[in-house]
Amino acid sequence: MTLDEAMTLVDYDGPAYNYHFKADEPKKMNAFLNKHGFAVVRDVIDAETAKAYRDEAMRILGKAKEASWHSEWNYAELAPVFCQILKNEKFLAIYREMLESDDLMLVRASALIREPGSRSRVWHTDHSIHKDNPKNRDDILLGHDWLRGCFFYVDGCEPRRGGMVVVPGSHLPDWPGPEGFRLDRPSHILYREDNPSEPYRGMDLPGAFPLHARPTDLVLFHARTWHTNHPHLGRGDDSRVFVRMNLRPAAQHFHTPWEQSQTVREFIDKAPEYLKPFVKDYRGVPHQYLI
Ligand SMILES: O=C(O)CCC(=O)C(=O)O
Ligand SMILES: [Fe+2]
Repeated sequence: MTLDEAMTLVDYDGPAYNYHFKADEPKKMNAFLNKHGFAVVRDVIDAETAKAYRDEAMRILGKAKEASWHSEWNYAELAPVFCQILKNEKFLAIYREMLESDDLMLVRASALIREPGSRSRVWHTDHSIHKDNPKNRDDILLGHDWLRGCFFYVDGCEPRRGGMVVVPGSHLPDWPGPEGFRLDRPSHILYREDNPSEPYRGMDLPGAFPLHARPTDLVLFHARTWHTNHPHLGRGDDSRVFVRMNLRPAAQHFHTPWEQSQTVREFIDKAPEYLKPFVKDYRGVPHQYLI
């Protein structure tokens, strides 16, 4: 699909959801999230903080190559400004409610920068089903029901600039997938039945719902919610930045078979007081860890 074709597909006229919540209604938000698989919380950070997160991501990653995107998964160690989200009481109240735990532990933080002209990703879930028989790093880190997608789109999330699109209800265990498509749960990607060799990335997946959020909002989705992002149809210097943080209930331990790196050990040892409880069991995110 070309970007021009994509442009004709992003206008959406589907069911209306009132999916924007205030930060002081985490219970209401979480009930919606559990029912529909996604939610947006308004103004969890202020505009100045959104800009600080953006500037820090640009400083660390820089622009991606023309019409492409790049990301950094060891972002917590590199981004002290973003780590300060763990001082934000609104953010913490939301996470405590979602994970039903007062004691939270860092799993990973990441930043992603997408340039105008970059195409959408393939439809996928971030959750892996290989938790008991992991094959790689993401199976180990992400194959858990507590996983929540948790993003600040610090340039805003909107369909024409690479915004997130989800399928409401697709997190439910008996979701069959849209007619004419085959879900490949082991790889957590999906295919059109008449094109079994190419993972699907079209915006016209039946049920697809584009999310709108402001730079100060928090975009949330469930572990098994099927999602992708739109092609970035902006122009010129319009780099789109997002940062994310995944936390787990601290009591839910799991084995990570890799050595903790020197950088991760130093990050934990030198963590300021407020951060220590959230990172004491942080294991880092090794590049390309295969089992
Ligand atoms: O690029 C996006 O907006 C979505 C990224 C995503 O789905 C992921 O990193 O798992
Ligand atoms: Fe994803």
